[in-house]
Amino acid sequence: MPRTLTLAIAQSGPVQKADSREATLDRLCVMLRDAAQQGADVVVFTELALTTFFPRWYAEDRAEMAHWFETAMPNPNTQRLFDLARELGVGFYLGYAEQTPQGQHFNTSIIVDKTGNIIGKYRKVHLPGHADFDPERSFQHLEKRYFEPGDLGFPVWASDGFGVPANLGMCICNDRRWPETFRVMGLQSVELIMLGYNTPSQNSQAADESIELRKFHNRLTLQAGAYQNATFVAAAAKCGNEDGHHMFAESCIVAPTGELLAVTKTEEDEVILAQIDLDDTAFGKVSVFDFARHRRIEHYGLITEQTGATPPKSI
Ligand code: CDT
Repeated sequence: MPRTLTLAIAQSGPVQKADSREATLDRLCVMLRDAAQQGADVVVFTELALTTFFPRWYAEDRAEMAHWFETAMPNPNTQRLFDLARELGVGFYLGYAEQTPQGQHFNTSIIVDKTGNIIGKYRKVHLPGHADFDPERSFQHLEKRYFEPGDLGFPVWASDGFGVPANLGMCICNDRRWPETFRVMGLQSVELIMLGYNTPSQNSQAADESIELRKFHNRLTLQAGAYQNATFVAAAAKCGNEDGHHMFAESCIVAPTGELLAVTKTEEDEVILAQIDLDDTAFGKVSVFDFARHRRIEHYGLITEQTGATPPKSI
C-alpha cells in the first residue's frame, strides 16, 4: 500500500520586532487552516517562527533577550496552534527559541502529530555567526551569543503521527549547509527531513555576494541532501524585510531524486503543497545510496576526529 502524505510548507513573511506573539500566531493558525483545507497531513513552519530573527540584534546583557524565548511548549500563547492541529487533524513542524528550566538556551524545533502531541524535539547543532559584537560586519548574526549548540544529536523518529508510518527527521537552517547533518539522518533511514530557515539576502562579510548565489546555495544544499540520502526534504523560509533586513524566500519541497516538487513564489505568508509517496525513498536506499554495500568507513575517520582542515603532507 502506498504511503502517501500531503506535505505542506507554511512560509512566513517578515515578523517585525514590534509584532506581538499573538499576531504572529494568528498568521500561523491561518496558514495551518489553509493547508488543512487543501488536504495537508503535515505543515512545516519556519525556524524561530514565533518571533523576528532576533539574533541580528546585539544586547550587552543577554537578559534583555529573555522575552524572545519560550520557557515551555506548548504554553498559553501557543496552545491554540496545538488545539487547532488536533481539531483539523494535521501535524506540524515548528521552530522556536527555547529556554530550559535549567536556564539553557537553544534554537529548537519540534514535530507535533495529528493529535497535537509533541513526538520529537531537535536543537540546532550548527550555530552560525559569532558571540561578540563584530564591527566589521554590515549586520550582526549572534546565534553563538544567544544559543548553545544542540545537545540532542540528529534523531530520526519512526512514527505514524502524520497518518502513515514514516521515518522523520529535523534540522534547522544553517544545518542544511553541512552534509554531516543529512548523512547522520540518512544512516537512520530517514524518509522526510523538515527544516526552517532565516537566511539573510546579503552576506554581512562579503557585500558583493549576490542574492542569486545565496539562493543557489540554498537549493544546492537541500537538493544534494535529499538526493544523497534518498529522502524527501521540506524547507520553510521566514523571509522578506524584517526591520530593514531582507531574507530570501524560495521555500521548497525536494524529492529523493533531488528534484524540486514545489517552490514558493512570494516573500509573504504562503502555503505550498506536494503529495508525496514515502516509498519513493526506497529505490535510492537500495541502489546507488545503499550505504551498507557502498560506504567505506575505514576512510572516513577524519570526519569525526577533527573539526578544522589541516594542510596536506608535502611531497
Ligand atoms: N538562521 C541561520 O542559520 N542563518 C544562516 C545564515 C548564515 S550567515 C551567518 C544560514 O545558514 O542560512
